[in-house]
Amino acid sequence: MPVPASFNDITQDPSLENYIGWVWYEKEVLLPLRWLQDDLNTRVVLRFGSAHYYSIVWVNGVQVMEHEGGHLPFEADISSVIQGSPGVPCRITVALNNTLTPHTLPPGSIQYMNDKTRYPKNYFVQNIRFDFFNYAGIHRPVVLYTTPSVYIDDITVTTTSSETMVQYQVSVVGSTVYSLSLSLRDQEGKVVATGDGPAGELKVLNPNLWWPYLMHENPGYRYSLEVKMQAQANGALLEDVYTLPVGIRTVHVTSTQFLINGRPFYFHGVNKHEDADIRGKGFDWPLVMKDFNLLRWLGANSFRTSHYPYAEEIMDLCDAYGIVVIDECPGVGIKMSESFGNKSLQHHLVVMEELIRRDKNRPSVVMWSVANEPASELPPAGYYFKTVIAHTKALDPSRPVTFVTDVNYALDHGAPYVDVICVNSYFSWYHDPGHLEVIPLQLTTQFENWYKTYQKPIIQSEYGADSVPGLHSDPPLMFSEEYQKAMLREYHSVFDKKRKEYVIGELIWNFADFMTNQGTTRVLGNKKGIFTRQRQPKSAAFVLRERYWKIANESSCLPPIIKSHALFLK
Ligand code: GCB
Repeated sequence: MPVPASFNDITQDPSLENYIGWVWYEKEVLLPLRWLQDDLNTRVVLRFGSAHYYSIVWVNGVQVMEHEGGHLPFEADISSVIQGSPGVPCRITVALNNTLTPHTLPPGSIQYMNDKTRYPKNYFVQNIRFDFFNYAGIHRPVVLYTTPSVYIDDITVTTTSSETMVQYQVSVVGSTVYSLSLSLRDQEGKVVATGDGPAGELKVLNPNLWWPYLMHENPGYRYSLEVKMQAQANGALLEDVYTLPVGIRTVHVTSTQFLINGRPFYFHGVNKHEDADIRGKGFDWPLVMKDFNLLRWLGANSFRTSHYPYAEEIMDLCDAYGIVVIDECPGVGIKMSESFGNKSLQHHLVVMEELIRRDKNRPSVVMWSVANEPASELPPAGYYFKTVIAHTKALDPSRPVTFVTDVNYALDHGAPYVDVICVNSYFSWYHDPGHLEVIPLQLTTQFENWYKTYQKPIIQSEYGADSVPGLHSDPPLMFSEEYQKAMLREYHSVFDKKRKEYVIGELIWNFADFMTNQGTTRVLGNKKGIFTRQRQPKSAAFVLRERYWKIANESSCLPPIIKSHALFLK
């Protein structure tokens, strides 16, 4: 089985495609001799970018770690189990289980079909309440790396622009006696500030701020923070050096606006999935680069990581290109009342800790989303989301927090705790199918109700319609490319009125068609993409492209270089 990849679509075996349960991976690798000789001062680490969902890992037959949940990295120090075996291959064994329970994220449940007249013995299905194929496998790169035995374990950086300070905190593990020196370099390599010790502030004069794509002619500016640690251990001088890209920017939310570096930011972007033919959710560089080229072609300045954290390599590109991210945890399909109990809550808090530890230093991440469309009308959702959101804010006071709702404004128990209202709606699709004419009234009412109740800015975090590429119909009928375009235009006319007031963003569902469970409403998956699963544009992509560039063009701070590009598009 290739790594990284989902295992589901690699073979011709339908039972592997829909497999639920344990799978095993094993690989032997030869380690560099010097890793094994310098046993006291070298720490060897085995790291997984992600694996779905529950993983147990052995090295040379010794269990070194277990991890619950996909989409996030996990690692272990394997030094002690590889020593003393130079020349002998190191055997890495992984057992993975993709069974979901009411307490995993996402939740799920196993249902045994006991009617012997209809199902074979021991027949079961896994029920899920989310709309994407439940791919499994080792989805992201697996690496072995080394550090000295005294090492930099973590760095936290926050930035404020009033005095243009970069605040840092460094944690070192392995010894309490060490020295730390820091230097911040600009993109020309010039040192602009220096510091020492485990915590402090770096002052940057006339900084180049990190700006979103289409908001500045040089978006995504990142300084480079070099952190150098030195320590004496076992009679040797150990040195660990880590270089962290740092974008200087601020984020604020008012009752009507989302401000980046003090300027109003309007999210015109997409929702995505990690999904493609054959590889499923497996990380794939050409696909990732194609997607970023399409985002930039589209004039999208943002996306939400619907409905789980994306690969770190993707997040690196967001930082570099200035693509703004609403970073969502895998809290999708939380519908059963058991999934609001303490066991689930504790796990949700741990997942937020893992996500924030991974992504806290990323300038592109401007908001955390703790869930998508939970059953937030259930009474326990109030305490549940109050706790998850408070925990998230305690871990990272620098960013706003939200979750995405499709519950009626008057019934939602989680909305009081969010900073920005993110609402999904499918007028003329799941409600009043075929009736495009209801959109203006229903969408306007939706916005007014939410705003009157909470006086918080609103993002339309999903809206969309399926279209089968190549299906045409005029007048527009559902599933044709024309219907998808017409639906967009109806929504856009309301957005244009409300973005003058308190609507701060629109994210289309979805960037590309993606695979789902089979069902009577899914034709080889969900077809709400404006691109096909193979990343070819449907007609709707051109409508959105024209709109996004127009919005960018209207923005007063847009530099001439981008304006001319926008004009060229016309
Ligand atoms: C939603 C969900 C998303 C689905 C989409 C749809 O509300 O958040 O995961 O794929 O609707 O197309 O039904």
